[in-house]
Amino acid sequence: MSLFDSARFDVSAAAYDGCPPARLPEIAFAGRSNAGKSTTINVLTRKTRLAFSSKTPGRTQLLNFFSLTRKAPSGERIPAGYLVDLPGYGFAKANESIRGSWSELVGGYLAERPTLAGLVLVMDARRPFMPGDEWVIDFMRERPGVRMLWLLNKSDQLKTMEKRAALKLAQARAAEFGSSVDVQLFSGLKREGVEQLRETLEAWLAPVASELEPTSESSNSLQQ
Ligand SMILES: Nc1nc2c(ncn2[C@@H]2O[C@H](COP(=O)(O)OP(=O)(O)O)[C@@H](O)[C@H]2O)c(=O)[nH]1
Ligand SMILES: [Mg+2]
Repeated sequence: MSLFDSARFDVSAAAYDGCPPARLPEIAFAGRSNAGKSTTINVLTRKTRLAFSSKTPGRTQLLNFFSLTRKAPSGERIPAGYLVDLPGYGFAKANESIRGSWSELVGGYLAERPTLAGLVLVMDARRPFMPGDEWVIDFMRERPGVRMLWLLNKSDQLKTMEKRAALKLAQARAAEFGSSVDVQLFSGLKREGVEQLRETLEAWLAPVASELEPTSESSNSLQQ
């Protein structure tokens, strides 16, 4: 079982203080309602209904945590991190109070969470960089240590030339932002770009050497 296949629903938080203890690295998924966040998490984890994918956007204002485990040398599975499905933004019917609570919840999480390793910004490749997306991107300037992936989703809806243009535009924006941003085309529907997504996110969660239990060999080499 791979890292992302191990995903299990853990907990939902309606407020920042409802998040699980900040001990393990997290990858959060942000994006407009309907951009395809839940579908992306389902495809990544090979679960059909892990993150509920709904046709009525904007109902839930919760941070949903999915726990990941990896196999230790002993053979048992140990906690490795979380995927976090953030509430979407940009839905037309949202009133002021929903907007306010959204920015408090998501903004609070993005600004404060010490264990946030990376953020996947899921955008519809046909209309990327909408105002809410720009808000998130701008917000992340305050978190230079957090990796980002701009996922140009629903690429199945674009012709080859359009895909190329969308990718080029996003790459130019990413280069301007800095070296911590990756960009890729993706289709949850057609399962395109899934391996690339997995590789990027696995690298974000790869334990640094100091976190690994030293084997006799590596502890020897550390002492030298
Ligand atoms: N064409 C297309 N539709 C998609 C894709 N991913 C998701 N959708 C559809 O977009 C809608 C919203 O998806 P969902 O994952 O619930 O979005 P969320 O609100 O961001 O979590 C659903 O009707 C999905 O079937 C994709 O890659 N291509
Ligand atoms: Mg969703």
